[in-house]
Amino acid sequence: MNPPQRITVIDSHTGGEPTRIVMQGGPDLGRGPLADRRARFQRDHDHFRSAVVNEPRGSDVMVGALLVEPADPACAAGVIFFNNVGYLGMCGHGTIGLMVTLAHASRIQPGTHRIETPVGIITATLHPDGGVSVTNVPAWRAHRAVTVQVPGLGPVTGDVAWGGNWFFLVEDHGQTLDLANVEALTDYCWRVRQAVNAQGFPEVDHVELFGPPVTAGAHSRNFVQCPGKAYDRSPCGTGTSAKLAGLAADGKLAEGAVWVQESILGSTFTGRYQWSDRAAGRIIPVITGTAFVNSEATLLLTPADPFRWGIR
Ligand code: PYC
Repeated sequence: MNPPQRITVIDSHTGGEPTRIVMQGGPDLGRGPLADRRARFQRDHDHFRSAVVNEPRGSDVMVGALLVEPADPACAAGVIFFNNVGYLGMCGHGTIGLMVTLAHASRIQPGTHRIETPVGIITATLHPDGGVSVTNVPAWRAHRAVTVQVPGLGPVTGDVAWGGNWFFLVEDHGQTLDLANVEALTDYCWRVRQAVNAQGFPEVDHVELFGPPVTAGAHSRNFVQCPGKAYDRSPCGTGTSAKLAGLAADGKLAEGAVWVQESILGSTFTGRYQWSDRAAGRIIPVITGTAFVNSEATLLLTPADPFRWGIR
């Protein structure tokens, strides 16, 4: 019997959204820019992505992260995020989980650290109380008030914005943002995404709905559908960044002011921004949240197991 391949992981959750960090046993992607290494990951090792996050070891909601040597030696780590269907540019909840995981593994101390991602270098501060603030890549709204005709729903209007991933953000949707309504919200967002992609925005892979908050002190509640149809249990760091870009562009939130974004679960992130290029509507978002490590494990990929590469 051939021995199993062993992959060491640490799992955490950020506001309810899981992150599985691959600490050891990942593929060798070589050196160079992380965008190139992500392309290599996708081309040559996509089965590894599936083995780590898909059933039977994971689930549709699991976000994975492969730790790699950063190209820039000033960075504490390089990271490539992935999910049940592919790869993410950046991941806010995942970066908060990464920082708490690296601290748990005694690889970092409280303080500010540079982290390399396929879409740029970010900084993340691990606070002494365990909270994490992520200074994201620049965010901006690319298109305001785009109306798409959605089969079965009619016209839906939203903004197209970048916050480290591409989002379609909808305020006026007539949906109830409640956990009890997840099935209907999932169907609604999926239809909207197909229509948005068909209308010339194929890059949009997340749909984000907004509504009134429930938690005291929050400014808004959201429901975020991820590329593989699962919903984000956290308020979504890149989605909150995209939201901040719209608020900044509309003059609805001042530079440095606090925005508390609540998830469909009621977990919260605090967001603020600084202008990076006011004329171009570009902001630098800072997202703060907390994560908890909930498992250390070794995944075993047995050659005889027909599902060793996950259920795809
Ligand atoms: O927090 O940025 C985020 C995120 C993206 C997908 C799931 N979470």
